[in-house]
Amino acid sequence: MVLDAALASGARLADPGDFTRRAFLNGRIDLAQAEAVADLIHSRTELALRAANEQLAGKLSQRINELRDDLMKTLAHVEAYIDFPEEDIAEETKDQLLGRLDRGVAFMDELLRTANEGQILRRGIRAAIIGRPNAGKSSLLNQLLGRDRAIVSPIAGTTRDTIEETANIRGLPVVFIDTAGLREARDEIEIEGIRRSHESLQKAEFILHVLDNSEPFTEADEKYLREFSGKKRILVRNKIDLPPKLKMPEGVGQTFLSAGSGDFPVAGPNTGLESPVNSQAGTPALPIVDVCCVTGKGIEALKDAIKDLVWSGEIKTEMLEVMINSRHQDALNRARESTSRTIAALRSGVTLELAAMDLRMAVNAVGEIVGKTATEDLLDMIFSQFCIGK
Ligand SMILES: Nc1nc2c(ncn2[C@@H]2O[C@H](COP(=O)(O)OP(=O)(O)OP(=O)(O)O)[C@@H](O)[C@H]2O)c(=O)[nH]1
Ligand SMILES: [Mg+2]
Repeated sequence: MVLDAALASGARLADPGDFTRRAFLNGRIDLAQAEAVADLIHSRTELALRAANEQLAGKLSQRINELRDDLMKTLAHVEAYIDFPEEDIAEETKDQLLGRLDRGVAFMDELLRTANEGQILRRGIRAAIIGRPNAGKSSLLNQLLGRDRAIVSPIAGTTRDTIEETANIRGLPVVFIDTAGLREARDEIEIEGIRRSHESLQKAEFILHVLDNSEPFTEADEKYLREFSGKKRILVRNKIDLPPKLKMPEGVGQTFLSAGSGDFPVAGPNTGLESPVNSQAGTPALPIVDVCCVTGKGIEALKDAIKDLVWSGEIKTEMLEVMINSRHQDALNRARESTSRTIAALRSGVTLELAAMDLRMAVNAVGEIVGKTATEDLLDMIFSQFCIGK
């Protein structure tokens, strides 16, 4: 009733992100900080929360502003020479300007390298659990979630619908998708289940392929190996508590464990076992992790393997505070391109006007990140992702 009375007297309900938008429009926070409020609300792990907090505190903004100031200083310099066409830029000055621009590009590259991880922290990463019926896929899902989410039974074909759940794996939000074991369907429900499995496999960014260590290696296993060669994956050898019967085809295990070792009888060049992941010399080919999904043995090692697979490890911890999102990535890519053109123009000595124009574009693109240049549409887009009342 109070609310109704307030509305009747002319008040209006807040829109999503209304308050944050006001804070931005009144200059209390910049756009990157405003986005961090949404990240904070949506963060699903402590690591994501930390990254969002750093951005809210203005760590990314500070670095972006420094970058923009640097580019602007260079721009002012270049423009000064345009105004005095009779003077040539002294070699020394030119070197200084180029040096500053090179450092700018290097810094943009550094930020751009955080984009993938930033995306993972914000949105999570999707992992499909595949393997033939009864391999223990649902048991594995339950172990990774730490609770009994999916039905487990000795009957092959237990899981018919795909099940999606998010788990916190070493600070990374990972969406695990338990699938129906792909096999000859016996009824309509199963056909639909298998169709859905295929669909979620397309969307998955990496794959956990579960093998039953207590059963011999089958054609179905091999088919899985071949079919998903284009994706990052981990082989999970389950049921290690039972007497081992799984003999990986000669060379497969070896090759998976150490790249480029000897012959490859089963997996020829076209079997797809040479995925990009394992072609890097020195890195283990396909990681294999042994687990028992009844006792939970090996699950911690599997979590480590997952983290190694999705988190490149190239990111220095201090970069956690500047994890960029896809909007920042787009702006930085444009800024980088323009800056590179400026560098080329200065080097080749074409008219300074062109160099200045490109540099101005770079300054504007970098400014977009913190909202120095922002359109109504962009603001609507950003703040619509907020909850009402924030
Ligand atoms: N001994 C032993 N049994 C296991 C292990 N993991 C799973 N099982 C058993 O294997 C059977 C199949 O497990 P599920 O998790 O239902 O297998 P699934 O791959 O999801 O099977 P579908 O959904 O039918 O494709 C169940 O009886 C589990 O209790 C393990 O590590 N050791
Ligand atoms: Mg299952």
